[in-house]
Amino acid sequence: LSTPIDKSIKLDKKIIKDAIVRHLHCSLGTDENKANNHAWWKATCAAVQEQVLEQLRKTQKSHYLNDTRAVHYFSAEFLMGRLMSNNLHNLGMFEQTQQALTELGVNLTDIMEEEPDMALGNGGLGRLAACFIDSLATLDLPAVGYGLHYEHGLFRQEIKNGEQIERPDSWRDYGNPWEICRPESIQEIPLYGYVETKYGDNGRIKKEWHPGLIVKGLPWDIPVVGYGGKTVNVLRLWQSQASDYFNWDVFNAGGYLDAQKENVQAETISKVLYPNDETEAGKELRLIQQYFFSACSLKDIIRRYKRAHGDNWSRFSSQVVIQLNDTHPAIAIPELMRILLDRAELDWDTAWAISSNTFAYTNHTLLPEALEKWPARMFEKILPRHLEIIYEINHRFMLEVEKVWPGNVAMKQKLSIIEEGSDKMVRMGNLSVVGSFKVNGVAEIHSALVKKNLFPEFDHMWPGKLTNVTNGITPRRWLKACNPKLSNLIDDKIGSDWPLDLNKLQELANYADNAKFQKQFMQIKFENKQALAIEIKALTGIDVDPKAIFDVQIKRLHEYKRQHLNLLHIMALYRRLLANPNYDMHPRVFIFGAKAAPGYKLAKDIIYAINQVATRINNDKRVNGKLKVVFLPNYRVSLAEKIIPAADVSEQISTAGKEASGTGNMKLSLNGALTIGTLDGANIEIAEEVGDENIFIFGLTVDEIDALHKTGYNPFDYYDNNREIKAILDWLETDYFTPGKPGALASLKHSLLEGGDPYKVLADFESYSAAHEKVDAAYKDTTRWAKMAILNSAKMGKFTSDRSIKDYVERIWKLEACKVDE
Ligand code: DL6
Repeated sequence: LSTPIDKSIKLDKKIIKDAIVRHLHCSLGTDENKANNHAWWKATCAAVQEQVLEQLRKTQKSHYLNDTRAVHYFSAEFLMGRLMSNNLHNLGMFEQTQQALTELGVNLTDIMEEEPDMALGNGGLGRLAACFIDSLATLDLPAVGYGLHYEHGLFRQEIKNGEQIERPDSWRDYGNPWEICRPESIQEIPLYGYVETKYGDNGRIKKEWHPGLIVKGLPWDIPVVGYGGKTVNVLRLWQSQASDYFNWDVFNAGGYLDAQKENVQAETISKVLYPNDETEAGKELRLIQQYFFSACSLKDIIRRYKRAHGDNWSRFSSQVVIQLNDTHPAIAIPELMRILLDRAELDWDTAWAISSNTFAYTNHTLLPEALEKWPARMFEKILPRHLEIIYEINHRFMLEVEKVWPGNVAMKQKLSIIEEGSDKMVRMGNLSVVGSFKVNGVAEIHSALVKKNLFPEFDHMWPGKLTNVTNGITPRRWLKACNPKLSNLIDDKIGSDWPLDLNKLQELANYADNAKFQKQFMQIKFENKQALAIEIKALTGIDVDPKAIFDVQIKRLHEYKRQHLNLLHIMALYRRLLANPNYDMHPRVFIFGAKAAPGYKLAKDIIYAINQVATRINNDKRVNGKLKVVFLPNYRVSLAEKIIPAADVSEQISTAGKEASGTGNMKLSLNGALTIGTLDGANIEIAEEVGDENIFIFGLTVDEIDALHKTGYNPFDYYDNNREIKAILDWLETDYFTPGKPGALASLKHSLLEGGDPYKVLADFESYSAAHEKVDAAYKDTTRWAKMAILNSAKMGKFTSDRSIKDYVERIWKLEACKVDE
């Protein structure tokens, strides 16, 4: 794949202005005098959408005429955020639209705040999917994103008295101007019921599934605009509906409530996003969600394939590749087999050859609790035919295992798709590996650990099947759009084609020692910090000084990400300041943004602890303005876009071996923040790029943690032998941070001591604290810091999601770009 040239459509601002006013009048029925910001936002979206839809039509025509091979990205999550700014930048219309609106007396930045985030995802996995579809369109690659049209995305987080409160997210309350409903492409999805075995004329056994319920899948299309505005692909999200909208017979017979029961049941499927990406929800509904969107998407793909190729299945896997984003859509494997066997009436071997050459699977975690397993009895009830097919896949796979390890029962037990026991389980990870032609991890170290620890036998059986594709982020959203001042400076220095070729940023390294450039770079950082300080004040009432170091940890709350290690260190600094008011440190603002899964008690306790400690420190005059702690509520994509450009320090402090990759680490570094981090996930590759002298690495390595496990880890060793650790943990048990409520923070201490400190927080505390001293010293040397910050931005070329997508194309998808004609 070559790097495309900048091909921005240049639209006249007069045309844009006229279109906005026309939509204000004709689509919204209002006028310039009456319109509020929301109406202006909608009218502007409609004007932009005109351009988008024109390109969408051309793209689809071009893909159809060229009969392209396409990738279908199946993901239960797409964390899209807001689309206005991104679409304007990608279409090359941002400045003109800004000017058009200014002439109309409207501020573009203000109206962009009207847009609710499309928060149809939890965290890294969902945001990765969003970056990937941006890159796919930018690289002119034929692609469709498939997922669920959740009525409620990830919950809105409020903080009340320090605690997380979850509120429903209603992103579509006033309509979503970007999406298009496509009733012409509705699909019908069977559920429940039983399987009948029949004998065909030729003596062959035929299986017929008699479903107990049919649910309708209604597609909504969100256009995905590539940078340059030529290719516009589609994100197709399925909404569930009852197959008969309203049961008139039951209603007329007086059963008013009963008449709607089926509707409610069917509509529940796409009602909510599961707010937990690290543990199995254990709910039938989640399996039904997974099946529902996978089955709708497969039918959609097959409909499109048949339009071009009729009933000839021989070209299916050369036209269609399906990427399974984690195991969530793995049920698509037996679903395709079902269609090929029971509907197309292909024999097993032909069907399996097609299916296993169609799917590829990305693993995003090694955490055992996040590896999905479903009870076989649940399958039997909801998807009885699929269970039969899974048993058959497993039976044939066990024969393969027998060939490699003859007579080895333990090996069969380990590799089997079915976990035997009192409650038989279907292992979705094993199903995904067996049913895919490629499996990838998301950073070098993660992929190595997938091979070494998670799936070593699969690697032995099928050498080359397991591979790596390191994650990436789209520089269009995560630098150009979110940090306009820095983008303009970069444009002035090295030209404006870096958003398409991020390696060009390397040229900035030539200016890393240039005093004038350093000053400009750091002045922009300062202005971004001023803007964030205003936001912090508005959101929390806390005053922060932009001259302080802005030290940021923004990500889902999880013990392995170790927000509590950060908190313990903050408490240590506080203690040191109380003991010695002249304690030498540059003023620091610690900024957190994190949502905890509603059922994850300790994660919620950590949020509470951060807020309580923050309140105490922020109101303590004795720290003399040297320490502030801010917890920003409702962390989401649009808030990240404000925090990241203003960050000085990026906290990437997971226990080594636990964070598969991370992508926030890349975004922060790209915007000139310096990482303090462990040798985990993509931190390792970031360190390789920026050089050890431009990153603060601390903590145990994966091998050292393994060794610690072997010798036996006892957190009390650290508690008993380190006075600072002991004092901090004991402090948590008092009512110092929770006046009148002693022990309110004790769960944290207990998890780190009696709980065994599963994520080695205490083991890493000392080296973390020492690394922070190095951060402090480096910041005090302003020239050195500026150089390091510039080099971080300059060296992030590798982490563009365009590179990730090129790797997928080369190593897995084998796709060709298809240019869209003018
Ligand atoms: O690959 C995207 C992202 C990684 O960057 C994170 O390191 C990883 O934690 C995250 N994984 C999940 C787990 N979900 N499941 N299952 O979100 O993926």
